[in-house]
Amino acid sequence: MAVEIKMPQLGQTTDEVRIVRWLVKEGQEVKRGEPLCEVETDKVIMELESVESGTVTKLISEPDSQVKTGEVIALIEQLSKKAVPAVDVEKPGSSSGVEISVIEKGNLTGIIQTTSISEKDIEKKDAAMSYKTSFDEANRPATAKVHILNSNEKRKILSEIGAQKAIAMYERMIEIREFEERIRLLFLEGKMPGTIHQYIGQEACAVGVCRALEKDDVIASTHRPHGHAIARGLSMDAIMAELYGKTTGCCRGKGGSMHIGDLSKGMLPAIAIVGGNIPIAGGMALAFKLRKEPRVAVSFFGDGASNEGAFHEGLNMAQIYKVPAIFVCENNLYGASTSIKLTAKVGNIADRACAYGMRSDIGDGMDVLDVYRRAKDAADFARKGEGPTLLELKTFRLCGHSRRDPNNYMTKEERQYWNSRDPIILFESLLLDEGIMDDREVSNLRKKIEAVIDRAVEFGQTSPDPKPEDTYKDLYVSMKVPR
Ligand SMILES: Cc1ncc(C[n+]2csc(CCOP(=O)(O)OP(=O)(O)O)c2C)c(N)n1
Ligand SMILES: [Mg+2]
Repeated sequence: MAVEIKMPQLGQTTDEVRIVRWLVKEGQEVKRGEPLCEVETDKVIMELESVESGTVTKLISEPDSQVKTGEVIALIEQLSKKAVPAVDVEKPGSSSGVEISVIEKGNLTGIIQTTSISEKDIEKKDAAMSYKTSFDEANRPATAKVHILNSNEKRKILSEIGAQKAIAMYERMIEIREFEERIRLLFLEGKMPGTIHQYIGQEACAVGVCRALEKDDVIASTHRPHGHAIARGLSMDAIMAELYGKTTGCCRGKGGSMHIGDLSKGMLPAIAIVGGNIPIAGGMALAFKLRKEPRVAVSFFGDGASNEGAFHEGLNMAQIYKVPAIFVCENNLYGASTSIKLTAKVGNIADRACAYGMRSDIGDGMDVLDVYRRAKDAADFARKGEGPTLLELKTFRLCGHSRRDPNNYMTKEERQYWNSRDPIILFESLLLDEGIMDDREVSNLRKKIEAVIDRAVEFGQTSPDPKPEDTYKDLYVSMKVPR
C-alpha cells in the first residue's frame, strides 16, 4: 500500500519550509527513521526522516520548492512495519551489526565491527578505556571518570532488589523509550503539536532515581520531563493528553510537554526555565524538614543548568539548612547543541559540591542499577537528617535536543560509543543472562506496552479540548499565605 509522506510542522514561526534536496531516489528502499530529504526551516537546515519503511515510489516536491505543513511530498510503498526496525539507534546484538568505537585519551583509536555484543564485551571495552565522560576531552581534567559496575557488582545489587523490582524497573524504561519513539513518529507525521524534548537514552536516570524514592517524596523536572513523569508513575494517558492540550491531560491541557506533572503522584509540574526547579526543590525540602515530615525532594536538571545562578544559590542554601534533598544532575555532555567542554572546566559537575560543603556522588547514568543504589544512599542520607546530596549521573541523549534539532554537532563516533551503552539494551541483556526474564517474556512485555501506548494515543487525540471560558480556571490556588 502506498503511504503519503506529509510535511510535519517544522518551522517555529511559519508553516512553510524549503526542500533543499532529496537524499533518496525513486525506487530506493528506506527504513523508518532514515533521512528522506534536507529541509530548511526558519531556524535550521535539517534532515527529515521517513515515518515509513518501504520503497520510495514517487518524489512529489521539487528540490528548492516551498512546502506547506501537511502537504504530501512523497509516496512510499509500505513494507511490513514489524519486519524493518527503525534505524536511529544501533543496538548491540542486533542482526545488522554495530560498530563500537574505542576511544582513548579523547582520540578514536579503533572501531570494532560486530554482529553480537555481549555485556562482557562492553565491560571489557569499558575497562580498557576507563569510560571517558566525553568523546573529545583534550581540555578536561583526567578525573572525569565513573566506575562501571562489573557483573559481580550488578548481580549483588540485583539479588538485593529482587527479580520483581528489577522487572518493574525494566518495564518503566521500556515504557519511556516506546512512549518517546511513538511521539517522535507522531511528530514526524504532523500529528503531534508543538515541539518536544525527548528522553531517549537517559531512561536509567529517571527510573533508577524514582525507584529509590517513597510515595510521599516529590520530584521536580525540566524541559525534558516525559521520562521523569513515567518513572514517577503518571499514566501515559494523562501525559499523552497533556501533549495534545486536552482537558484529560495531567495539567488539564494547560501545561503541555514542558510542564508535565501531577503533585498527587509526587511530581511538581515541570519547570522549563533551565535551573529553575533547583531552589524550588530546595524550598520543598525545607518545608518537609520544618514540618518534620520524613520526605525527600528531588531536583532533576542538566549539566547546562549547573552553570546557572539558581544552581549555586539553591545548593548553597540547601546545604546551610541541611534539607532533605537530592540534586540530580543528568550530565548528558550537551546543553542544547553546546558541548560541556565549552561550558565547564571542572572534571565532574559533582566536584562543585565541595564549594558548598555538600555530599556528592557520581553514577553511571546508563546503568539503572548503579543509579538506583546511589540514589537510595542519597535518599537514606537525606531522610536521616544528614542533608542534601549532589548526585551526578553520566549519561547521553540518544536523540536530538528537541524534535527540530538536526543533531549534527555530535560526531558519528561519539554516537556510536553511547549507542553501545544504550541503557535499555544493557539492562535487558543482564536480565536475560541472569535468567530473570526470557525472550518470550521480553517480547510479551513490549507488546503489552505497545498496546498501552496505542490506547494513550487514541485517548489523547479523542479527548475534549478545553473551553475558552475555562482559560483562567486552575491557574491560582486559593490559600492563606503563611506569615
Ligand atoms: C534560563 C534558560 N535559559 C535558556 C533556556 C533555553 N534552553 C532550553 S533547554 C536548554 C539547554 C539545557 O541544557 P541542560 O541543562 O544540559 O539540559 P539538557 O537539555 O541537556 O537535558 C536551553 C539553553 C531556558 N529554557 N532557560
Ligand atoms: Mg545537558
